[in-house]
Amino acid sequence: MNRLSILDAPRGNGAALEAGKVVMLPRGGFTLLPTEEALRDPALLGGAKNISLSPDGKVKHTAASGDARDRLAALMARYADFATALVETIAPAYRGKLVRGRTSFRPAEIEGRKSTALADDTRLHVDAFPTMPMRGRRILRVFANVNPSAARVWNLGEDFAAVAERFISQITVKPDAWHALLAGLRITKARRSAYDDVMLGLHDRAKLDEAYQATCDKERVEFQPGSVWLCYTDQVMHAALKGQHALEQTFYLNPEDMEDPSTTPLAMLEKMMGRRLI
Ligand SMILES: O=C(O)CCC(=O)C(=O)O
Ligand SMILES: [Fe+2]
Repeated sequence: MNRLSILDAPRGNGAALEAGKVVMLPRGGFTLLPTEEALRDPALLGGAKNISLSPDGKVKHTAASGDARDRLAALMARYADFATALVETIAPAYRGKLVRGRTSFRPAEIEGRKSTALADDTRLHVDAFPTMPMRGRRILRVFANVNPSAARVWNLGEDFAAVAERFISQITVKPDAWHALLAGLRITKARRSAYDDVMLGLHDRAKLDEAYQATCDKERVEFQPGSVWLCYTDQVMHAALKGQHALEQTFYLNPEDMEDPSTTPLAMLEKMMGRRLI
């Protein structure tokens, strides 16, 4: 399987994204300004893997204050604008449909970082958030390697249909009363759907299956300094093995806004399971 689509310049390539490819620009065009170089410092992290900027402008998970905090916010805001323009060039049909999610700055080295199995992004997974139900909405993420000297290394796994076929029988969909209870107790930010149970199930089953992680078909890719790449992380099996200093922007899209809605995890899962999931 050809998992990467390499572009020399941004141009229409929405179909590749929706087909489950990672679209990569070796010369992505996003670089740190001289005044931002000092921000490449894991000491600026505060209590989480990443520093983030919410769409309403709040900076979270940083130990920085004052001027450094303002510069972090400005860097992430600048990256959010860059990522938006990039996605709109790569998939012009998404113009006006992209919902901006969190922006993150990731100054910590991935390799050797301790975490629980389920939070361990060095294991192949599709993204699914336990407290933030997607109800079929897509997760599109844009990454930039702003490390001056080291690649960010990922593994890319099997295609979505193969992963779903492999794990679907191990996943149970909870009753809707349970989803309502979680939302009522504010454990989730909205009411989960069967789709969210299945997606979180795929995320968890894959990460917890050591034999699968060791033996499944995978390809190692190195994202060099200066490169930018994007993919539907709810569809592409990915694992971040090593690297330090990246920026990431998350976007949400409605499945009906895809160039080809039949390619979405929602459509594939509903077909496979013979039932509606939202
Ligand atoms: O930080 C990275 O390179 C990717 C981690 C990951 O799994 C994600 O952002 O979805
Ligand atoms: Fe991920």
